[in-house]
Parts: sequence; structure tokens; C-alpha cells
Amino acid sequence: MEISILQKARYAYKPKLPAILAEELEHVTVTLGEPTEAPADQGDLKLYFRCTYGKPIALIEKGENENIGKKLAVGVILSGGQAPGGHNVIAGLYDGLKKGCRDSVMYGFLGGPSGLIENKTLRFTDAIIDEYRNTGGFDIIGSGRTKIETPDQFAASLETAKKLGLNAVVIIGGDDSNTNAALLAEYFIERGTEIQVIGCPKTIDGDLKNEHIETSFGFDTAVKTYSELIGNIARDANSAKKYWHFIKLMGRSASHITLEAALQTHPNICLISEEVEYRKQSLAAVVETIVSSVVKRAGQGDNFGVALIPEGLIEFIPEMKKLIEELNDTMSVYGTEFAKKDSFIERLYFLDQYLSEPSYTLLKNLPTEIAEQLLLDRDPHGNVQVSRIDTEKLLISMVEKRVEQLKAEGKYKGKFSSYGHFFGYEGRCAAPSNFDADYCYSLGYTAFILIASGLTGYISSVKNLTAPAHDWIAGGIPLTMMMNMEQRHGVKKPVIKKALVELDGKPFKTFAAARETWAVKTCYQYPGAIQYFGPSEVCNQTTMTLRLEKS
Ligand code: FBP
Repeated sequence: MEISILQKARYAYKPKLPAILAEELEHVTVTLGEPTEAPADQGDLKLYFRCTYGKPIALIEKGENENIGKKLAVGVILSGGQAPGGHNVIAGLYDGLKKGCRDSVMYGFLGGPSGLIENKTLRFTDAIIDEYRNTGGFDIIGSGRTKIETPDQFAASLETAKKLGLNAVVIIGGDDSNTNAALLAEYFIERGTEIQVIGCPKTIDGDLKNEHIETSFGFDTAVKTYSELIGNIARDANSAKKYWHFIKLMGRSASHITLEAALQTHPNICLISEEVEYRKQSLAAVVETIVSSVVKRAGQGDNFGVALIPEGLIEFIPEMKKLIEELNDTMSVYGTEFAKKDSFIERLYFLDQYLSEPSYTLLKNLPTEIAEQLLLDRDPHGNVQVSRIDTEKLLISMVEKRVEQLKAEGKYKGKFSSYGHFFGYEGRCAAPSNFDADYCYSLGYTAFILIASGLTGYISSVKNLTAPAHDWIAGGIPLTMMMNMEQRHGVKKPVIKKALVELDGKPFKTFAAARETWAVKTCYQYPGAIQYFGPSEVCNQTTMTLRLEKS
């Protein structure tokens, strides 16, 4: 197969490791701190995690480690949405494992957690790993969104692990997948086995982070990719001066991607879902925010602009949130009956019986296309699939109506022409930036040290990420330390808390201090493409979000 020159060069790239991981491995060990506590619901969590609750934080340090050289068998799973760098987590884990003992073996579970349940595997070789080093995508073994939740699924997972003679399973995933990792770790101990489970923090959404996990991998590359595209569109808008571009950006619930893209590109409008919810802004109020910029810019002759919209916005607008909750509840109870309704009108009639009056009226009055999208199948967690709702189109149509109204009242004399875009899948499999390539490789390598040190129920952690990789700090965080109890499908369950945008955090405040200027003036930034080779300040900088949070 023909491969591009860049790809060849990326194969040869040697990811940078924290200094401690570049040591000879027999001189690397784990030191354990004090027992830890979850931030909330400790009592309930102790019941769920009788064997694994409250373990100490593990720090990788210099020291003798006789376990490192033991022969091990490890299985790895890529879980959930793709994120740049996943292949490097696998490569780091593999290289660590093989450096520890050449006879160790590593399996990849095909298609996500279902591969573990159904025992579908690929046994890695040097040649396979080499073909995927520093590449984007999850295609080395594929990913999936199956949740290991029924007793049969847990039992089947254990059976597979036993059949393969595994010492450990590594789950590379987001908050839900790492919650699963914690439950599996507990289950394996309860069943009297020594099979360990280690998680790795993945998601472009950037919402798996806390004091110990500074960022999830993939966020850096995905946002840089979107920011390049937004910058290109902004430059086009400023060249042609005739279109407003409404750009919806991925990120299921949290607006981290949109906020970071705004910090990188300075759009005229950037909506932050968490703020909309905090201010209890209605759909009409959100539209008014955009219209105000459209009108002011038209007043100075600028009939163009760029507006960024987070994918999850719709679920944070109070009246929409209520409608979606009622729809989710109705579908979870009457889903089979609902699925039998062939036409949109039939579905509406059906829902009239179960929705509250305001929700039903709202649904009826939405553009039909949007209403139909709200009624699509739910994801495996019972949630509406926000990436399939054209929020940008909804806002465009509402802004259009409003400016027409203002025109009729003589309050607006501009021209409003628009384009809608959705950037999501464009960024999830991009070739990882140097930051993500290094970070992911270090996470995989760290996961190996945690396994070789006999730990289970931990997530691989690499910190101090705004410093050069040499100074990064590697270790393991007990998963129960990141959990609380939340209502899921009417039942309280342990979950890792999603990190939403904090309105009193530096990234949001930095944006908020500039946005009034951006709304009126044209001051776009054009970040350009990710650079892989060149000066460190061009190639190795991570996101502004992380730099501001750490400053
Ligand atoms: P993860 O949380 O699994 O990393 O997935 C994130 C995401 O990319 C969201 O931003 C998006 O809403 C969703 O996945 C799309 O899901 P799908 O890949 O199933 O279309």
C-alpha cells in the first residue's frame, strides 16, 4: 500500500516520555500515598466497591522493581468515540510490556467492549503496532459503545479473560467506560481472581478531567483541527464579506471544544451551553444574542460573521431540556409502541398523550426536520444523539425570521445570508498532534507500569502537561476517587462525574472578557494546520484551555 510522505515521517516519530519512564524499567517503581475518598456519596460507593474503594494514589518513581520483568498477558479495549492518539496508547502499552519481558503478549479486543464479552481478539505483533504508530483513528482494533452491565456480560468478560490467561485488561475510554473499568476491577476481585483492570482517559470532548487528570487525550488534536477549519472559514467570510457561518462543534454535553476553538479563533459569537443553562436562557434569548451581533455588524456594513455552537446546546436550553427529558422518559417506557408509528404526524399524535402541554407545543412548533431529529433512536445510554440534531440550522432559521421582523420594523437594514456547518467527525481521527502523540504514548506506558506493579481499579495519569514532556509526572489514580452517584434510568448508579465548563474558570473568563469586542469587530485568528515538525513553540504547545487552567 502506498503511504504518504508525512505518514512515513510520523511512523518514525519517537514520542517523548516523562523522564521517569525513559529510565531502565527495573529501576522504576510505584509508591503509594494515603487512602483516598470520593468527592461525594462515599457511603454508597463503599457498598458498590467493597474491595477497591479508597485506594491510595500511585506515583511512579525511581526504585527497584522485581515485578517489571515478569511475563504478562494483557488485553486492551478502545471504547466509545474515536479520539486522536488511541493507537499511541496501545503502542506505549505494548512497548512497555515488551520492554519488561519480550515474551509478554498483548491482545486487542475487537469492536470495543463487545470484543471482551464475545472473545473476539487480535494478537498484536511488532509489525501490526509499527503500522499504527502516531496515526489517528481506532482502526487497529475498532471501537464500540457496548456497556458491560448485565450479570451475563460481566460473567462472559471474566470467562474471556480467563480463557486468554490475562493478567490485566486496559480500557481506553471516557467517563462511562472508565466507570465500567472500575466495576469490572471490583467484579474480578469479588470473583476471586487477580485479573487487574486499568483505565485510560480518552475523549475529544475534554470532559473527563479533574485535579489528577489534567485533560483527556484527543481533545488537543481535535480542537486544533476544528480551529484550523474555523480559521479558514473566518478568512473566507472576511474575504467575501457576504455570509454568516454557523458552525456546530462536537462535544456531547460539555462546551470545552467550542470554548477552546473560540479562544483560538475569536469568532463573533460563541455560545457556551453551561452559561445558557446557568442563565436559564430560552431559545428566543439565545437567538437574540446572535441577532444583536448580526444587527450591530450590519450597522457598520459587515454582513458576515462566524458563530460557534456547541453540539449539546439544545439540552441546556431549559424548555428544550424539559422536552428532551420527557421524550427520553416516554421512549424508555413506550419505545416499542412508538417505533411502530410510521409517519411523523402519527408520532406526534402518539406523543400528545404523554408530553406536558408546553413540551408538546414546543415540539409541534419546531421546524419539522429538527422535531424529527429529536425523535430519532436514543444511544445505548438512553440519551438523544445530539450530533444528529441540526442545531445550527434551527438557529439559522430562527435568526432569519427575527431579522426579517426587525427589517419590517425598520430596525435592520442589512442582508442576512448564511451557511451551516458541523465539525465533528473531521477531527476525531486526525493524526495526533505531537502533544497527543506524546501524551498517549506516556499514558499507555504508565498503564503498563501500573499493571506490573499489581494495581487494579486505577486510571493511568500523566500530569504537569504544560511543562515539557521530560517533566511530566506519571502515576495512577484510583477510579473510585473520581466517582459519585447519579440517577440513570431512574436508578442511582456510581459514575465518574463529567467535567463541564466552569463559568468561574480562567478559560471561560478569558473568553467572556473579550466576547463583546469579538461580537462587533472582525478580529479573527487563523491558527492554520497542526505542525508536526519545527520549533517547539509551534509544534508542542497544548490547548489554551489547559494553559489557562494551569496558569
Ligand atoms: P466519547 O465520549 O465516547 O469520547 O465520544 C464523544 C463523541 O465524539 C461526542 O462528541 C459525540 O456526541 C459522540 O461521540 C458521537 O457519537 P457517535 O460516534 O456514536 O456518532
